[in-house]
Amino acid sequence: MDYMLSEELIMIRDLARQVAQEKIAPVAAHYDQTGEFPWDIMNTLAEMDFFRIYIDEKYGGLGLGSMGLVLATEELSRACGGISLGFAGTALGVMPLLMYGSEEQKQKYLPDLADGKMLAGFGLTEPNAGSDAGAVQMTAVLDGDHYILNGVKHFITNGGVAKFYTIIAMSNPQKGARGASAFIVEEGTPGFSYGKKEDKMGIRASATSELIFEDCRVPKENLLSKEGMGFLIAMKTLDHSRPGVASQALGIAQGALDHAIEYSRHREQFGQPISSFQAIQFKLADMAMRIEAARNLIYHVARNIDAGEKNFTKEAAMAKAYTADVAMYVATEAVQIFGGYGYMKEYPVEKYMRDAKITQIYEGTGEIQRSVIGKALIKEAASKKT
Ligand code: COS
Repeated sequence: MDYMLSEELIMIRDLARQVAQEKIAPVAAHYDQTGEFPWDIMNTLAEMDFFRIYIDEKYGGLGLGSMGLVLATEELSRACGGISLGFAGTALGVMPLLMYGSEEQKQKYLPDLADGKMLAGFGLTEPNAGSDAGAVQMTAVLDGDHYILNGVKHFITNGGVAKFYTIIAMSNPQKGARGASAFIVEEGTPGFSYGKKEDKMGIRASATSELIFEDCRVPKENLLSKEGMGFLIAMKTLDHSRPGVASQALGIAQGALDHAIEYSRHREQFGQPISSFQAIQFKLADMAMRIEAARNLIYHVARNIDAGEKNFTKEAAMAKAYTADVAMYVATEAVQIFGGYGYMKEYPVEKYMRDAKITQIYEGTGEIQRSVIGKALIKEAASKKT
């Protein structure tokens, strides 16, 4: 079935599929085992213009928006949900600049980001501010022409490998979430260093690190939008990035299903391929149905974003929560279809199960998404009554 994609989008999808099969699949197990960062793949993606996809043409991008981003992320994640994150995590880090950057800030950073000369990261989470994003403790104090940043960000995707970070800090802690501001911080800024690099269950090819700020002097012109806009910028960024995480989950699910189908066609028990058993066919059917439902939900949100829809918080949360659950379900079923072999590292599907798990946790847990969806439903009902 075609998804009524434009020629350009089909080109991006097919190119991503090719890169995934030819370049990523052969090295996925290596990066999973070693936890090294896949610089060779990032360089390939940069050479092949992947980092241009979601950036406006004016700044050296391809202007393919959210739909371009989700299609590329899905296909890359089909081969490895960890390696794809160097790419998707960069989109997350760039999102605040795309939405809230001044013309000067965009001119300064976007062309290099589009060229893939630097990766990006998004620093919101702190040890005491996870689901409760408004509880950020990091501070930003204006001192002449600079803001002085102090605090710690942790679990930051692309931490240690990115050169460009968007950081949320409190410029007016008395105001709570309304006192947060967003800053562009470059690697190498004095007072900015990297802390602990995490050793993770899955997405092991992705770099996850602590960012430490000790009297870090950030030029005043690196403030995004205005003081006090930090929480809103973070929320809007997450609204835009959640379909991207959903597409990472979708790719993981599709990759696990691909392996399960192939395995079931060739594995023989009781004198026949296990694919001839209804028990296996029903599993494959349930996996495929949920994947297709998730894909349509994600593409629907992405299309609406690209069409200029402003109110998609609920749908973005639905796409993220639903697809993350689908990825976990499908990857677990894939391991089941592989049986004992599925549990062994020698076979690919246990990695999909480990990679899938994080999609239910990061960029807002499944529980936070449900809370966002529930609140939106109640708000919609209330606005209809009044
Ligand atoms: N778009 C625009 N405005 C939003 C918004 C959105 N998506 N979400 C919240 N807001 C606004 C609210 O309208 C509210 O504005 P007012 O003060 O004017 O009424 C304000 O922000 C505070 O909203 P709320 O009361 O809902 O904030 P909470 O502190 O209860 O937290 C959640 C909201 C839980 C949704 C937020 O903290 C969250 O998303 N947490 C998860 C964080 C996350 O995903 N972390 C992952 C790491 S980042 S990769």
